[in-house]
Amino acid sequence: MSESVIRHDWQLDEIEALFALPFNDLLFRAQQVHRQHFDPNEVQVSTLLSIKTGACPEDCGYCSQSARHDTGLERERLLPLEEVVAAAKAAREKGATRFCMGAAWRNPTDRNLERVIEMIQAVRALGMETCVTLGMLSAEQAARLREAGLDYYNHNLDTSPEFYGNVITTRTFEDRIETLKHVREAGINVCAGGILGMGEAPRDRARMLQELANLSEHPQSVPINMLVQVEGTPLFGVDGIDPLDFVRNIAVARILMPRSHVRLSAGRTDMSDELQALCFLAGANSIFYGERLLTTDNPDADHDHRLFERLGLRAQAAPADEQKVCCGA
Ligand code: SAM
Ligand code: DTB
Ligand code: SF4
Repeated sequence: MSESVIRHDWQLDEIEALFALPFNDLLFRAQQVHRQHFDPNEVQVSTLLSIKTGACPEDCGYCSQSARHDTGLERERLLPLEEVVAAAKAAREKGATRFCMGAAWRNPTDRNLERVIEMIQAVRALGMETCVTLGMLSAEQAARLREAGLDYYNHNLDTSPEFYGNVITTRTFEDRIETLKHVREAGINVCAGGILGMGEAPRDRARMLQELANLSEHPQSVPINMLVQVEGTPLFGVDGIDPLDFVRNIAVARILMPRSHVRLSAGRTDMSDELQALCFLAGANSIFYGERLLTTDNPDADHDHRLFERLGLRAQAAPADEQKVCCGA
């Protein structure tokens, strides 16, 4: 088996040809690529916390937190530092090695950024990796976060450039590429992926993965979310994605970005254990763990422990840290 090459020049027809493979052939290829770069039984485990919830000025059609959609969500101010540290400690006790903090902002003000930096430093002091998702960033803000020791910045492309305008009108696809550039140039690990099941066509899915794979560097982490339909959002009630097509997307992401962690992200509460097992077989090797995503539910920790046990999966240890007890590890 030849070593898979890291490419940044994927053509759309090549990606569509991968999607067109028989399911078993596609999964076999993805699993081969996966085994060249990762321990196939190890899964990276992150926990999310919404540090500032709701009242967001953006109009993302999927989001419970947009001020433009009536979703009944209570808005909250930026959480106090102690609350964030307590949540991170609890996540660490349960075995998460990365703590991801999300804020419902179009972009952070410099003042808010300093408060988030205090959180990043306090969470790092617990021995955890840190990730934040705060909206658009300037080059200076990205540099400031790097200086503060941030490990990952999450900023998703969400969908293809062609379908993008059907979902979000208040910022452009190019704005997102620009923020990712600032993050990468600052030397922060990039976490970038998207959402499936928003009514996009198969071609849009291939285009989104093409955009991610053809970035100058592959994102170190690629979250693939299945839309969590939230009542009151414009995308509530949209026809979802065929679960087996979701698995195909994971497999294609794995083949295009062999060294990236592909995260089976939002939407797991609506997935059977068997569907999640197929996603791991297709090359997913990261999850969000803990009962809550940002504003919606995630499977409970006990359920994930059982799932890991049933599949013989282990949680990846914290970097240069002792092994944590998690998920049947
Ligand atoms: N406000 C910041 C931003 O949009 O960049 C950070 C938080 S935002 C909630 C982070 C990401 O979560 C979005 O880009 C989107 O991909 C994902 N997301 C939000 N709501 C979702 C939903 N209902 N289902 C699936 N993914 C969702
Ligand atoms: C990502 O791609 N998925 C996470 C994280 N990055 C920030 C967010 C999922 C949010 C799901 C809906 C909610 O809980 O509000
Ligand atoms: Fe705001 Fe982020 Fe939700 Fe968009 S996804 S409405 S930017 S919180």
